Amino acid sequence: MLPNRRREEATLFSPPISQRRPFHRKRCVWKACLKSIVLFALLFGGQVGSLRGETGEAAWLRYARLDKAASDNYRSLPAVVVALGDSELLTSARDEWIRGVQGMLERTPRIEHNVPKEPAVLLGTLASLRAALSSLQIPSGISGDGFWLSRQRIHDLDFIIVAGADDRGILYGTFALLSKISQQRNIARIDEVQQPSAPVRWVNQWDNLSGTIERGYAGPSIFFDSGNVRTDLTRAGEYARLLASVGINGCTINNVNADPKIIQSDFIPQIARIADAFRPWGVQLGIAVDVSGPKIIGGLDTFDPLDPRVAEWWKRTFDEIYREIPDFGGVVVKADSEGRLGPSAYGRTPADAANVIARAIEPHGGLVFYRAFVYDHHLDWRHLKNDRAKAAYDTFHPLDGKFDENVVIQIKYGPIDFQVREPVSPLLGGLERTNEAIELQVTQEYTGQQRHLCFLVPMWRESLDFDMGVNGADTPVKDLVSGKTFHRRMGGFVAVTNVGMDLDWLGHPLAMANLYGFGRLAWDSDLTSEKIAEEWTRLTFGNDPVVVKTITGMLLASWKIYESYTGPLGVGTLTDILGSHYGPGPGSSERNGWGQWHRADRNGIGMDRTVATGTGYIAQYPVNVEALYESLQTTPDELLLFFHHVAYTYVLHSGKTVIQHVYDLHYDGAERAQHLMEDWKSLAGRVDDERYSAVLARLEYQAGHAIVWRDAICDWFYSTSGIPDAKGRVGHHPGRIEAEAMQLRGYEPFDVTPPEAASGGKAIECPPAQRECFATFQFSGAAGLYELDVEYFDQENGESRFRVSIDEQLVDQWTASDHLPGTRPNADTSTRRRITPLTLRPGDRVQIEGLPDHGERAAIDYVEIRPTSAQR
Ligand code: GCW
Repeated sequence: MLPNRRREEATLFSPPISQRRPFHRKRCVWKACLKSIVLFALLFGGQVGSLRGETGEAAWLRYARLDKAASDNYRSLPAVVVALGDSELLTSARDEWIRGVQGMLERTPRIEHNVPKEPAVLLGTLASLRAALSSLQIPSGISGDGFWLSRQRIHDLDFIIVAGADDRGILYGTFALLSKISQQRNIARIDEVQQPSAPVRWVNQWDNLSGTIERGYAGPSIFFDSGNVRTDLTRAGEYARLLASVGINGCTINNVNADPKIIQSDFIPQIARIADAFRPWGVQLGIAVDVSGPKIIGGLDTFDPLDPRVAEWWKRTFDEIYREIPDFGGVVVKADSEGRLGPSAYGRTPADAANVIARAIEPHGGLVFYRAFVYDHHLDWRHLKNDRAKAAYDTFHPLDGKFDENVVIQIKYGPIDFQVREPVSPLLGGLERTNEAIELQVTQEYTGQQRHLCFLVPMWRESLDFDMGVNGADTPVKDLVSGKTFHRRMGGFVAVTNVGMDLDWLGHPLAMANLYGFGRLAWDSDLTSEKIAEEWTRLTFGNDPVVVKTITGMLLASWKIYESYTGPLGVGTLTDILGSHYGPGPGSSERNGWGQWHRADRNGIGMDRTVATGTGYIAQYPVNVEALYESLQTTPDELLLFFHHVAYTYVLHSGKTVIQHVYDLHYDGAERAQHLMEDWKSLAGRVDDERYSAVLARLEYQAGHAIVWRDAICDWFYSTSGIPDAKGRVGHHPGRIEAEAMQLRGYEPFDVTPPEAASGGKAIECPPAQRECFATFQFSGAAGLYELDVEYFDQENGESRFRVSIDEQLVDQWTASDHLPGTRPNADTSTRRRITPLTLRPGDRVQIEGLPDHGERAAIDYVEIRPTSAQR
C-alpha cells in the first residue's frame, strides 16, 4: 500500500471536482465524494445551498418560482381558470395552467366551469368560445393545431383567451402562455396567432423491446423492459408532456430495425397502454414495422407487397390495432437498408411496399413514413464511380407521384448519415408529387453522443434555409418538407430522439436543448437559433442575464467547435464508422462497403462527386445548386471534401492549404472545447449545484476528449500526407511523458490499434497476472505550480483503479468507472484525469499505480504536465 502521509505543501494539492459523470446515477466512492463536497464548499462558500439542486428531470418545464419583482408583473393575472369542455386534452391544459401558476407565482387558480363574472383565463375551442362569448372577435386563419392567445376586455372584465382550432391547439396555447411567464415576457397586451409550420411533427425512438436503445446514450428504454412494455409508464407520460409542450404530435416508440413482434395480437394491448399514457398530451402513438411481418409472424409464405394475401394481412393487422388504439398515428418503415428485408426481395419497389401498408391503414386515418435511407452497404469501394450518397435519390426520385396520399417519405437531412456537416439531401428537392419529411437526429450519434456538447439547431437551421432552387424558384428546404412548395397536404419534421431512463432524459443536461430546439423548429421553421437557445436557457436555468448570455453563447458555439475537431471541410465525422461512431477512427471509412469514404491517399483527400470527373452525384441537384457544387471555385470550404478530391496543398478560399487548415482547425477546436468548460465555471453559484456539477463533469471530459480527437486526426493526416504542421505542433507535445517511456514495474507496453488512437501509437497495460502495476518518472522541470493530466483508458469491461503519488505521497486516486463505448483501450475509451494545482520540484518522482479489474487493465497512454494557468 502507498503511504498516505500529507505533503508539507499539502494545501497546494486539491483534487478536481469529481470527474466522474453521473451517466447512470453512479454510486459515489465516498472519498471522492467527500473531496468534492469539501472543494465545493471552499469554492462557493456562502452560496452553497442557495440554489436547490435539480436533476434535470423537469427539463424546460420547471415552473421555477419567479422572484418578487418578476412575479409582481403578473399580479393582475386572473385568479380563475375555465375550461370550456371536458375532453382529456382540455383537462390537461387546465391542470397544466394550474401547475405552472402554482410553481411560478405561488398561487392556485380557482376552477370554474362557465364564463364567470370576474376576470378569468378561458381555455376553449374557437367554437366553444364563440358560443360562450358572442361579442368575441376571433381572428381568421386559425386551423389544425394552431392557437390564439389574447387578452381582452369584455363587459369590462379582463379575460385571457387561449383558443385552439382543436383541443390540441388549446393545450399548445396553454404551454406557450406558461412559457412566456417562465421567461418573464410581458403578456399584458398579448394578442397572437400561432400556426404550426407543418402537420407532421414527430419523433422516433429507436427502443428495442428488450429495453436497450439503438444509439441511445441515456439509459434504458422508458417504454420497454425485458421483452415487454414496462408496468410503470410514468416516464412515458412525462415524455409526452414534454413533447406536447413544444408542439410535437406523434412518437414512434420502437427501433426502425423493427422487431415484428410489436404487432402481434398479444402485444398490441401492451402498446395500447403507451398510447394511453400519450393521449392526455395529444401525442399520437406510432410504431416501426418490418415489411417482412406477413411472413415472419403472419404465417404466410411471402411478404410480396403485390400479393393479395399480404395486403389482406396488413389490413387485418391494422383493423386489430385500431380496435385497441383508435387514435393510432401510423408506422415508420425501414426496408432494403443495412440488411433489413424489403420489397427488392420480390423485385418490387418502395412504392409497392409503402402503398400496401398505406391502403390498410388509410381507412383509419393513419400515416406511413417510409424512410429514404435505402442503400447498399456492400458497395465495391474500389470502384471510383460508386457513391452511397446517390442511393436515396436514385431509388425514390423515379417513384415520385407513385406513393399514396397517406405516405410520407422520411429523408435524412444529408445524403449520408447524420454527419456533423453534410450538404442537404438532393431528394428533398426531388419529390414534387409525394409527401416528404426531413429526418433530423437529436440523439447525437455522430456528434458526441451527449458526452460532448453539440447544439445542433444551427446546423438544422442551415439545412432548412438552404435554397434548393427547384424549377428555378426560391424553394428553401423548410418549405419543401412542410408541403408548402408543392401544395402537399402532409409533410414536415421528424427527429430521432432516443431519450432514456436517465433522470435528465438525454444524459447531458445541456443536450435537452436539441430536443427543445427540434420541437420549436418543427412548430415554427423560421425561428432563429439564437431565439431557441435563449428560450431554452431561460426555461431550463432561469432568467439571470449572466446565465442566459453564457449558456446561450456556449450552445451557439458548440456545433462548430465539435465540427472543428472531428470532421473538417465536409469530409464527414471522422469517427470509427464500423463501431461506436464515437471517438476518432479516420482509417475506418475506407476499404469497406459502407460507403462513407473520403478517398485519402498520399497526395490528396475528398470524394470527387462532380459530374465532370467524379461519381456524378452533383447532378441530382437542381441546376443552380449543381453549378454551385460542381465548381471548385464556388464550393464553400466547409463542404469542399464532400464534393471534390483535392491535394493537401490545395489552397482554400481562406488562403490556407487544406493540410494546414486541418491542423489549425483541430488545435483551435480543442482549445475552444477547453473554453466551454471555463465559460461554464463562470456560472458557479448561479446554477444549482447538482446540474452545475453534472455539466462541469461532462465539459471537463469533453475538453480532454477533444485533445484525443485533435491528436488522432492530426497524426493521421500527418502520416497519410507526410506534410508536417508548419507551426510544429503535430507530433510534438511539450510536457508529455509517454507511459511506455516511464519506468515500469508490472506494466507492459503494447501497440494500440489503430495507432492514432494513442499518443505515439503505444500505451501500457497491467497484465491479468498482476494485482497492481507501477509506472514512474522523474519530474525535470522547474519548481512551481502545475496541472498534471493522466491520459488513461476507461473501458466498459472493468473498473480499474488508479493512484498517483509524488515522492510517495498520494495526491489523487480514482476508479475508472465511466460508461464509454468500448472494451478495448482506444480513442473511444481514452480519458483524462486532471490533477491541479500541484507543486512540483525538479527531481520529484511521480508514480502511477494501476489496479486492473476484469478485462480492463488499467491502461495508460501518457502524462502531460503544464504550468497552471495562473503561472503561464
Ligand atoms: O446511422 C445509422 C445507425 C444505425 C441506424 C441507421 C438508421 C437504426 O448507425 O444504428 O439504425 O442509421 O438510420 O436506420
